[in-house]
Amino acid sequence: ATLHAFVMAMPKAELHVHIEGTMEPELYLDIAARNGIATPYADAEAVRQRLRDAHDLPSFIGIYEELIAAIRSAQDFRDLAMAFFAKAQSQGVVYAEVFFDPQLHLERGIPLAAIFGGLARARIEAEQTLGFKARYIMCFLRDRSADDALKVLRDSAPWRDEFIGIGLDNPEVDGFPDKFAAVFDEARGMGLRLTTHCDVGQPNTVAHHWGALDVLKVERIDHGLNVLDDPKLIDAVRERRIGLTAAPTLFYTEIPGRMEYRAGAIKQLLEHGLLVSLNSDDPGMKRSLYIGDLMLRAARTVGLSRDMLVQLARNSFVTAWLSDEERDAYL
Ligand code: ES4
Ligand code: ZN
Repeated sequence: ATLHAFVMAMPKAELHVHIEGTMEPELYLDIAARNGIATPYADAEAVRQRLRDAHDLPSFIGIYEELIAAIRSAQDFRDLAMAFFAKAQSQGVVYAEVFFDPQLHLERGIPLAAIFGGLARARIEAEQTLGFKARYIMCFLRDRSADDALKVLRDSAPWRDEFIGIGLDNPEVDGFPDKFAAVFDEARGMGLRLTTHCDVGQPNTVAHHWGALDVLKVERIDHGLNVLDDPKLIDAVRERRIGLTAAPTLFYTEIPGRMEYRAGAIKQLLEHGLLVSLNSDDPGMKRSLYIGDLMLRAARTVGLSRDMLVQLARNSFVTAWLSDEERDAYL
């Protein structure tokens, strides 16, 4: 088979994708129009032009929050998630664990009932109509307070069965990860699974990885490419069987060498025998590349063998929050 056919046909799990960041410009315009929200963009191409202003995490987050502000109703959340599930399935993804950021919406006056209501409908519909299975991960914004995260976690008790774990995203700030120790302790006590972003190239990134492991006691790290910067971290991540949900995504305005760096780091993590997987992160707002596309790009950029691509897909199921029976059925 061609590499393209091989990659697309291989069953894969997505473990690192922000539902808000899957919103394609066309869907953004549709949602804004039906909600009566005026946008400065004449068409999808104009939205893509705006996304070309993103060149690092803070600049990306600014535009992301601007576009997300169009999302209001349960129907919007349902449509957003269904569009992602269909797109992921078209590239051979069979299972997804999907981040959602309630604080982004609560701060705009959108109630938890609309968020959970829409997401739950999409999850059930995807299973019934597509045969696609998904679970949700509640993600907190690291630059907001731990108290706010705790409040959102507690307020979500009525929907406890609609999410399997918690995570942290947004740019890293001083105090992370210790700042969130109490939130993670409480979530662990509720039987929730634990992960956190350790984004590429953030300040004190090695210390952040150690804090994620030893203070937050996470089972996975989202991105985690800087594990390579500390040999002791490489050993700890291997011994503790920590999943690294890497994402070699491309901004609309490509930073020279960024794909090479990320794909190269993923290859090295595989060579160290770590449980790294390959994920799409924010595909709707970064070049519309989903897992199959990204595997092909990464493979062509740094020469990942077919065995390595199989290992990435295998790792995605090994580190997914599946029951043993579910995992056996996928592997
Ligand atoms: C994100 Cl890539 C990334 N990192 C941190 N926070 C995020 N939110 C959406 N995408
Ligand atoms: Zn992310």
